[in-house]
Amino acid sequence: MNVHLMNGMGALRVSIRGLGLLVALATAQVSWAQRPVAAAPQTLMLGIGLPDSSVQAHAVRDFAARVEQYSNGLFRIELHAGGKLGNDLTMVKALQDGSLAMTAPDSSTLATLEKGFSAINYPFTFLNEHEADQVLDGEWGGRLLEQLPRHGLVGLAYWENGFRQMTNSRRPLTSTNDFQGLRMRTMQNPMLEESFRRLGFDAVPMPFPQVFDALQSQTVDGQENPLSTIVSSRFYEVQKYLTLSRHVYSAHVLLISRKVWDNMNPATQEAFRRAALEAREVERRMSRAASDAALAELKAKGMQVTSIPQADAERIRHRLRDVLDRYNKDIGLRTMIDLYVQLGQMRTASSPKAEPGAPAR
Ligand code: TK8
Repeated sequence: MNVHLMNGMGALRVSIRGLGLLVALATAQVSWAQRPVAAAPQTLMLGIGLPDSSVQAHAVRDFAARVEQYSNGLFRIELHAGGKLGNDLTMVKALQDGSLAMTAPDSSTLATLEKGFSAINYPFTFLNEHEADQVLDGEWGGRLLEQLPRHGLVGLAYWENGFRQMTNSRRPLTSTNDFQGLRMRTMQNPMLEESFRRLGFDAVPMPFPQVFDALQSQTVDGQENPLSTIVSSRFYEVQKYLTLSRHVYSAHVLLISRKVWDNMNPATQEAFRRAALEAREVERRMSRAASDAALAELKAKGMQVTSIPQADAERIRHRLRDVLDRYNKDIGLRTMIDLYVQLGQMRTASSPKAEPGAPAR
């Protein structure tokens, strides 16, 4: 600088310009380094069993966009749908050993780790989606998710799978008598297997990605899933009869491997949680809209639709009493009572017969 000063004003001007450039470069370097976009984004693979056209896949794409945004481009989620990376059980195992980052299985398949997850799928427990949302997003559902880290998993949110409905290729189901001997694929959850068996079905537990082929080859006669899945997995191509039974409510749990999670800083973890919860709202809206549209579509595809009368729902509950009683003990009476107390409170609060100012609220 002194040299320049001694050399007169011209040199000084140059030097200041040079200095300015240096400062500019330094600033650019700092902000470049601070801007996370500069770092190569880390890509996390997320596998699901449902196809690319499913509500769940759309929701994962929504989640992915939010993760990218909230992590300032540090993380990318790469969706692998259609069971390409495995089924619900094998993908959960892959998360546990850290060979896969994320998945979103049906919560029933987590019962092998935490028995309480089975309670979500008790037949005819939730009467509508609102009840399920309140229970799962509240303390009861939260306590189940809190058990997951000791199994190497972190549960970010409950998403909706939906009320399950039956399809089969043999006959219309109009009452529980029609269940007898029907070979029915079930999810891989002992409570569900036993319940279906108790109702007279020949229950065949099977991973979801094998279901279409099994229906097509008539290895099984039927399966049960939400209407949106019956459409997106094209089950209507190989199933003639649809029974609107709403026999079980089903949730997906968005999971991340604890091995991945523990390496994230708190800001990134927060970004993932926020993205998961926001995408949950989008997913549930899509799921409910898809379910309405799906029934019309399935009728248009030529499926014959019947429904199970309300009285049969009561009969089914009654027939399952001793099966479920055993699972109540497995799950723990405290968990079951908490669930029914919350359901009872919600029903009292929403019942038109409730006294104004009744304490249940
Ligand atoms: C997809 C499954 C599916 C579930 C089933 O991997 O297995 O029937 O309803 O959604 O999670």
